[in-house]
Amino acid sequence: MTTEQTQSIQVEDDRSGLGIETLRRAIADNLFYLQGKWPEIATLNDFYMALANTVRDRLMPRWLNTIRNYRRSEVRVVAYLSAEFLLGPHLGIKLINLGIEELVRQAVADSGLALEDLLAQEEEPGLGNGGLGRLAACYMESLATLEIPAIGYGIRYEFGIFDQELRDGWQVEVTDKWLQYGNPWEIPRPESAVMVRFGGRTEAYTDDEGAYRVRWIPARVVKGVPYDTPIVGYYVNTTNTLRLWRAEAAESFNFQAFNQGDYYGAVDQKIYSENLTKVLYPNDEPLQGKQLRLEQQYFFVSCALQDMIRLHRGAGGDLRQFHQKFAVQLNDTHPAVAVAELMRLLVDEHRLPWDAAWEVSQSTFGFTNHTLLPEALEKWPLPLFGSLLPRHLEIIYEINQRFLDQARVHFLGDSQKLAQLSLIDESGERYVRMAHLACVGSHAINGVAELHSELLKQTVLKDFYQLWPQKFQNKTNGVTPRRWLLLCNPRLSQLITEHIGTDWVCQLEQLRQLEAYAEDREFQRQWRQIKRAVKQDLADHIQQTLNIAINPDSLFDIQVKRIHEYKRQHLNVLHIITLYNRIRRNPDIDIVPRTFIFGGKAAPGYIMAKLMIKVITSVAEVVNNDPQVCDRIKVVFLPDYNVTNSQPVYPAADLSEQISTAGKEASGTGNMKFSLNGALTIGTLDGANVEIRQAVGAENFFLFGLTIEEVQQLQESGYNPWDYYNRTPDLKEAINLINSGFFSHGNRELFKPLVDSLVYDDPYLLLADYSAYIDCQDTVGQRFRETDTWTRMSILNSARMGYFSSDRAIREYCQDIWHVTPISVQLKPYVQADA
Ligand code: RUG
Repeated sequence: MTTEQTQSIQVEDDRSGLGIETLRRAIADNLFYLQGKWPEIATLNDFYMALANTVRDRLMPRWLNTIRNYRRSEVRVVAYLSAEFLLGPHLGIKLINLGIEELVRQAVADSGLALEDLLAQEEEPGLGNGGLGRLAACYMESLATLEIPAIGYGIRYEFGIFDQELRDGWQVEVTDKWLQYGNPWEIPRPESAVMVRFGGRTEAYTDDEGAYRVRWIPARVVKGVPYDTPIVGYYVNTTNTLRLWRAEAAESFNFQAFNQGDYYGAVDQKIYSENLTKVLYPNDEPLQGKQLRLEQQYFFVSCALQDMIRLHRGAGGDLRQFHQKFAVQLNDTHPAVAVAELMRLLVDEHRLPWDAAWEVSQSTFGFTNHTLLPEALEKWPLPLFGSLLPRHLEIIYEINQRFLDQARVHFLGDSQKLAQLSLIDESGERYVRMAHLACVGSHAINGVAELHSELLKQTVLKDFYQLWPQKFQNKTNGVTPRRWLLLCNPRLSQLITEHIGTDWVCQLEQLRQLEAYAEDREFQRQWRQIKRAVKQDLADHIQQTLNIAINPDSLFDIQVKRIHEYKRQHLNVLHIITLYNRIRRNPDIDIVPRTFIFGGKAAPGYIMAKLMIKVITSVAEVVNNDPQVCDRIKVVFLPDYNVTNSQPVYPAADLSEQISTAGKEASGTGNMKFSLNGALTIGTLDGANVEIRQAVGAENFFLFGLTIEEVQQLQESGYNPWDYYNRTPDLKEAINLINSGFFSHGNRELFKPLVDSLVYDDPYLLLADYSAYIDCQDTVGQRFRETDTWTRMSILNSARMGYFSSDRAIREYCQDIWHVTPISVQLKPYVQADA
């Protein structure tokens, strides 16, 4: 045996071995050598770290072979650019995807520990606000599972989305310190750092060949250091990379300043630079005009593109073929400055002619839009943009001029159209319109649900659609069944597998086979038993953490998502108060016992959303403590809603609240997770609800509310909420009860802004939808009593959700936008890595 072979076998044994004893020893070794602890003084977190490192070792051969594969072959790689990746905890899903959960559970048990206790130690990387970041995470997981060469690029925020605490029923934001005990899932790669410039000015010059060129003389330079995280596919070798960038000072300590006694000056540069990636902006719909946010966006986009160019050239690639190596997806407008940055890199730094560079850029980028809300379409004040990115502004002017020349021909000089299309908004104060830049610079533009994609064509991107109808597509969102069924609902997953086998995990359409069991009494009984058990678990958790006793046989009516006026959590509250009033009026009334569960964060500066949380918690306080209610209604606000905390919630729902005003929610993905786990939906015809209803069948969905057309008509004809208030006694009574100070210890001022907004303005039409919502909820209550019918509807919901897998969505992106194909990764022992 040669030394090399001996080494290889040893490594296999210690670091890759999957025997229970090997795993147990590896955990003990990692505890000793990496955590520096004896078991008797180790904390649970030490054991978690030791286990995480044990698992990381076991995925390393897959990861490194995947990287090697992409480097060597002529494969097209998807680069998913996103300012947010809301990954959720790693350990659980990695155990599942590697297929080693049971082995590890046993090894951990042999060490005297419970796997669940260790899983609970993990601080999730909350590097996103909500749906947009979570979608990016589902897509990364599906890309790996489908063996698609892909890399995610984003920002390694030191502080992710804040932790939410409730004090006196108000949201209080607490800094998220996800990195405080270290992060076993990332590897820093300082050797691949890049420099990113900001500010300064530009200067024209003539190059050696006599060509006119522009150089950018920046005011500041920041170093971007990549941190790589492995994203493991399900039962495949493919393990893709999520590369997140951290900002550091180019020169972290200014000795000159220090020697002159200016200690603070010396560390200034370090502080300025590190601030860039310090914290995630906690708004899930963008906030205009924050310089640091634009700096963050440019920072990670520049890092990513420089990295791709380095990889491409490193493999001997020609930049004119850059688009053949990388398909870059812009996840919303946050990375849209990439269009100008790629042009700058190609034209200024690599001296490609403009037209060739433009061809490459347009062929490279695809753009996904995630919102119709006009206030959420990012635009940057021109002076701010120009002072931070002077060269990019010039490039954008140039792109704009050429683009408008093209549009002028198409629209026969219609100057209003041209002003609407322009990359620069000149209707008042001047702005750079990021969505327009993304549209012009991409070969494909997509919305995230059918309705949303249609509305994009009719409203915010109408003029672009007229110009380039062929660029527009729909890609309805999806969620990964590995996390959102297999991991979060093991009992239901097992029941499903016992009846239809395991194929559903990667072919979610297979769930349709469950339709055959929808009427089967025994299957229904088991289905109900599982729902009851997961409801009991959630009830226990709520009892332990919030000291609220809830009845697991009550109807669990759940609304978990960011708190927003357009998502209308306060409509749900009006229903609760209406039920409460019915009981007060008639204490013996026979209503279905319900537990209303809410969860979600409000953007810290969004006063109305914070007041919505306060109204929920205030109603909860009164209702939960009213003996007359006799456990028929309970209201719970789950604090700190995040991926970890959400995982036990979806499986426990009977009813999923998807009640946004029609036309406001682009898609939603929580709606998919609930339905997949057998909850029935009460919802409007908004976002992906429309397609979910089509898929599960109208008879298995509780529909209410105005359609988009009706919303538009009502608003055009002069909507007056006051009329609805006056003509609907139950509504009036509910609103008056809030107004009277009943839920606020007599304080009539507290909820006045909320009530005034509803009765005088009501931009989201709660009052117009109130009666339909209450009637529909009454139907829900009746149907819940028909246990078999409800169970059948629940089974059919899960059975028909196959379409909403992120695997399906990613296949569509691959086929219609990225034009990439899977390649399987072969494992080779590391000793041959450079052979
Ligand atoms: O609000 C949308 C959701 O409807 C959608 O499901 C999700 C993923 O596509 O994206 C959300 N979103 C949109 N988050 N931020 C934005 C605008 O930047």
